[in-house]
Amino acid sequence: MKLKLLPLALIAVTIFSCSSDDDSADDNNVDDPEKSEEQVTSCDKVENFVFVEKDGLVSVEFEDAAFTNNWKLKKDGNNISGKGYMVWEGDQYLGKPGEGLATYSIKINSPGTYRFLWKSAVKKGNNGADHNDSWLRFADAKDFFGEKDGSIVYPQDTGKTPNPKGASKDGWFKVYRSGGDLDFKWQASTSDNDSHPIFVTFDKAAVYTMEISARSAGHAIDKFVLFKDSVNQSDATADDVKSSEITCKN
Ligand SMILES: [Ca+2]
Repeated sequence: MKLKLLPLALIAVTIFSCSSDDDSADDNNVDDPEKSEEQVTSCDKVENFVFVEKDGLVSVEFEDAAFTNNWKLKKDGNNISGKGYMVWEGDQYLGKPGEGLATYSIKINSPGTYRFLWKSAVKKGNNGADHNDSWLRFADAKDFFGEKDGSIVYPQDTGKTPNPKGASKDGWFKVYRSGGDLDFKWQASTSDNDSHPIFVTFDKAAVYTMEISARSAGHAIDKFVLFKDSVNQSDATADDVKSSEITCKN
């Protein structure tokens, strides 16, 4: 809602800036103290956001996308960033990717292979092995795969094999967190009981589309990162890492 007001605010600042040097009239941030921690953008519609890779790192607040109604924005808890996190509260789609779809445009300047991680939590029940996953796809990347100790798996229906154990369809991976804990943590794996970290290869500098869709009810996601092996995982996922610059689609 606030973002839609930005163009008017900019016009107002432009009109009045000639007659006054008093910045106190610009109170856009007064009711939103968290805003200073986020990337400021002139893009007025979240569906037009483009997240820009820099120095081998993309860092995005998961809530910075256009969501269908059963994805709920919440902000309880201390271990979250940005405006909060999104949690799926609709039906489960355990074998059907593409429902509750949200997309992210990502501008890659430095081609190569990036590791994918998200920070997610279980917000339903008391078992870390349930309500712990969502669907993920990079359909226009050169390659999208899980790799563990030299073992590689590709999503189903891409023509590439082997495929992961458990659910996968139409180029989508089921991406899960595991363990007995329920709170937010950085972990993203595919292939059931055979946890494969997830990677994406972008073979040229371009804007790519990342898609997520709903699988388990109660899976909550706060943030995601993509990073090259030149970036330490601890640096990519540090609490104080700055979100990627956001530009606007033309
Ligand atoms: Ca967030």
